[in-house]
Amino acid sequence: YSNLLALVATSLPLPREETQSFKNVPIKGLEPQRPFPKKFYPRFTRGPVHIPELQQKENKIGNSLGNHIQDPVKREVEFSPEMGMIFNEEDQEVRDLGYQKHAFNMLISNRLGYHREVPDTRDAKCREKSYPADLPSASVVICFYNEALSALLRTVHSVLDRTPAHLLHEIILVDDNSELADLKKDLGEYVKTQLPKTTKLVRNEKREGLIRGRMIGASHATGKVLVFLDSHCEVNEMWLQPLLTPIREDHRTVVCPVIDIISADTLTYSSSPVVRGGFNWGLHFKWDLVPLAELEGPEGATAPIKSPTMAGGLFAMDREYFNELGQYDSGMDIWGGENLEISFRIWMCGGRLLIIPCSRVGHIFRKRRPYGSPGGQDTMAHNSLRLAHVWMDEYKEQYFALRPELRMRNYGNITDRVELRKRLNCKSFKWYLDNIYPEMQISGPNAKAPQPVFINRAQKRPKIIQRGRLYHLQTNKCLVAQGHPSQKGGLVVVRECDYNDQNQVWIYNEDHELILNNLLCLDVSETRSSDPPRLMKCHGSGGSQQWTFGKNNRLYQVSVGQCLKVVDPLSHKGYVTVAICDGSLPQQWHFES
Ligand code: UD2
Ligand code: MN
Repeated sequence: YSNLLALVATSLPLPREETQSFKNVPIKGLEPQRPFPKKFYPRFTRGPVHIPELQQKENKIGNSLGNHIQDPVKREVEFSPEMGMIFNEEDQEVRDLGYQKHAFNMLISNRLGYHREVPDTRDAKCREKSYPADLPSASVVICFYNEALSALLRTVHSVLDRTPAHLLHEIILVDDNSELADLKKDLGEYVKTQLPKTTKLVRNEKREGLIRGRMIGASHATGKVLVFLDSHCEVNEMWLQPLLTPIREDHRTVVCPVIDIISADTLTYSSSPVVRGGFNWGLHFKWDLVPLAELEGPEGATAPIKSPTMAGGLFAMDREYFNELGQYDSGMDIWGGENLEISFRIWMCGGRLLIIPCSRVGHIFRKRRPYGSPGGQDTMAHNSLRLAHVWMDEYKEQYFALRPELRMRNYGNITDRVELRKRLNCKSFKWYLDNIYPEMQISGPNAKAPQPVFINRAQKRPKIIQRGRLYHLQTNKCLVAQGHPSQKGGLVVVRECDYNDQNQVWIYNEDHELILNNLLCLDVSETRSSDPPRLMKCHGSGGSQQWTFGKNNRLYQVSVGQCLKVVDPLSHKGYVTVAICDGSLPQQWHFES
């Protein structure tokens, strides 16, 4: 469903280009005991660091060699859209390898380092809330497979930096048999020498997948509450207390933070609206708007919201209750389905599931999953089949109606799970639909879904900053569509400027989009950065459609980290491309209003 998430992400207001400042303050008592080799150090030490400007020497903001351990030197990094600038082949390699292995911009992730400040995205009223002093302590379980080391360690440090020590019982890292060399070597070293003793690393002998991986993590945990996180998260201010409070009141309450968006292309952290979890009959998770009635209580926007399902990765649950409720289905492999299974189980067997608007955790949402399963199977279908047969009663027919090919497919032995359902005396799936998710449309004769009122957040239109022509200084030409400006996928070229031609008019807006003739956005391919820019439908999620005007009249493409350039200024063809920013004439542009 990462597509669905991406969809929601796209329909959200765009990460605004706030200039965020990121401080790197070493945690007390955690200063490095044994320094790592010099070459692993970030170049800067203190004070605001410039995002380097064009000289090779200044280039290494952080360590662009790849995922090497950095030293938590005190520093401040000024986050800017130009953080992903490519200076040399090495940078390019890190960036491309990152997209290939992790499906996000690893160059920026490495440059950010392990500590950064993130914008406080909570509703203002959350700041006035107070929480009980005697909250239970938490074991944070992070299961990972071939994660980018910088992203994993930023996850860990964000927890260490933003959790009161007395509430953090331990962090348990479960390495799901990763193959990446730095995870096998440097990580173990780092955990031993740089992190508190309460951070433990468990290694799976073989690849188990995230479901059994989390069960293994939980089996090592000794805190009162389990908190699960993905390995590419950053927790926000006061994230844990609002999660622990409802669990302290009722140990059968399971809670999720609001999952903020960390852009896979720019690593910008931005706020998500408060939505809740649903699903469709294909057994894919989806986000739903919250029925108005849920938000009308006295606590307003800060009140916990009942959610029919959870996204899966980020939640907190009493550890004993996790065990009582049957942990996870250990017959599920690698990825998918476990989130709906545990959601149905929680509601049907006497618990409840809440989203806590005052707890915020950022997560890198990527456009594709960068790993497969060991045998290449579709584990989502296998896992969904198991959950349908155990939990959905006659409603599993709805799934089979959409996936008839799965009707005869083997899904392994589910006896234990069926027994668990009996033992816990769980309610029927019909009860769940009627009471917890009445909005679910059921096709067929018994279709009578009530129509709840949803809050509808009007989509914010990004403000226009400038309207005019994109003038290329060296050739005296203007950037235009090669074909018709409304043609999706069309190339752009430089041609003679015509100041009466609407087809040469660009809009530059606060989201840093360049829109030609108010129609399509200038876009690049993140995965094939050598491809020329094209005109595409504006997707509103930054990255490939984000451009900035900078020093030396450059026009910088945020997600590929390069500058727009006329390929051959003497040729009448006027082709443009993106290339390493070098300040040369072919890369100089003027936005003329
Ligand atoms: C979402 C959930 C994820 C999980 C999944 C459904 C969020 C933010 N994320 O997908 O937690 O519930 O839906 O199954 O709600 N991993 C392993 N071993 C593997 C595969 C993955 O340890 O064999 C780790 C991985 O490194 C990551 C976590 O499991 O830390 C979740 O995987 P993901 O990030 O690829 O899943 P995501 O966010 O697309
Ligand atoms: Mn994830």
